[in-house]
Amino acid sequence: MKINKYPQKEIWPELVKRPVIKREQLTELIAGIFNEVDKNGDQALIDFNKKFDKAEIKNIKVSEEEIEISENLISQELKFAIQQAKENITKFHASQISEIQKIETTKGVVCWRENRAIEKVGIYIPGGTAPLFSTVLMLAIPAQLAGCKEIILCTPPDKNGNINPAILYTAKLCGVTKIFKIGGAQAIAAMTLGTESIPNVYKIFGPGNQYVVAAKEFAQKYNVAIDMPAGPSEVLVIADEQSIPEYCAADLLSQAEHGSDSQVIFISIDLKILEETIKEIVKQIKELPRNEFAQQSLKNSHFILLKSIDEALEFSNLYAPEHLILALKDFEKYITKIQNAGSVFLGNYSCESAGDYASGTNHTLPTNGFAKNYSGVSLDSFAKKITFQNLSQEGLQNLGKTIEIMAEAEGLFAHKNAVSIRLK
Ligand code: HSO
Ligand code: ZN
Repeated sequence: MKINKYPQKEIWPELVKRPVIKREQLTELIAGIFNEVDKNGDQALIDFNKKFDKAEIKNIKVSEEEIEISENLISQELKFAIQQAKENITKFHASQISEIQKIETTKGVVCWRENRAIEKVGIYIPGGTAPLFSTVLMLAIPAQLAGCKEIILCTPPDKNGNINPAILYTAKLCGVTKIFKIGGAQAIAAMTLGTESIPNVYKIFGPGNQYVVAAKEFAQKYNVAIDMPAGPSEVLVIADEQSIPEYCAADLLSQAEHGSDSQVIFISIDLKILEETIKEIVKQIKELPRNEFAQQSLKNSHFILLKSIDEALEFSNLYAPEHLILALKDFEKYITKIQNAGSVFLGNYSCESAGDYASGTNHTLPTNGFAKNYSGVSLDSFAKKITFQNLSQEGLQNLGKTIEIMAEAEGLFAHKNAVSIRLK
């Protein structure tokens, strides 16, 4: 962990680049998987489970019984925690429901928008080293609030054909309608194309490995929407002389433990805080069960000394982090200067973990610089908006001339006539 002292602005573009991940050329492989699922449906999924997850399963669909049992397999304490997180996430996302506003743009011309839920959505939850049941909360809660009728979930089974009970419990609690034991690109193919047991969906959400990411990209060829382009998780922390190194180190490590490709950036305007934070990282990392991931991801990371918080924010806006932590007492005055970030954590007590799990905000956020042009998942991600208009006779009289003149100027006389015929 090297400190980069007062880097010249000319090299900032180099510093904000994400580590290049060597992605294999996967298109052919993914196309093959889609083809297989298209041809053989459930049987293809059964075969893929055997091949990739070493699981022999007859029924892809999780049974009611398995879901019921999951409740007994997790502690009461965890159930309460999930319940509190659910309440907060529900409160925050319910606050995003907006009222219909009818606007009379010209006398007699009324326009408005109404939300309609995306009828069928699919949630992908990765298996692997961490069972992200918190992501079930983040995706199923807004889906249910938005009114999605079909909310299906795919996740890979373990070798014995089981799914982590916390994932099952959370899915049931949040109104997931069907759960399937299937992972990887084949799960995305199944949700895109549909099989005997898995319905096809209109939009697919959720994180995943490079195969899942490539498959989500591929799914778009079939007119299936996806939540957002994916990349490894990131955090950028900004500190000053009053920041607390122990806290800063803990936050940086909480992001670094996600995976070896995670990226953490620490910017301080105080050298002592910078040095102490690095010392703290060295100390705290030893205690972490996932320290190998954290060690690896720290290699992609930057520790930067800059002159002022304004400069730090300029850097941050260029980087556009998924998570931005202002570990500052007087964060208030900097809020309006934040231009590009997925989600922002203000003050010494606002750790990223709060947003990852339970404060209420969504943790599905834009990475890889996409915070410049994408928002995180919200209620809106599960709905689309339809515009409506109603013109009275008086309304058309008031606006007709304008439409006729514009249509004529574009050479579109049928358009003009649609007005003239009504006004004559
Ligand atoms: N920080 C992750 C979300 C997460 N953390 C899930 C813990 N569980 C992506 O933003
Ligand atoms: Zn996290």
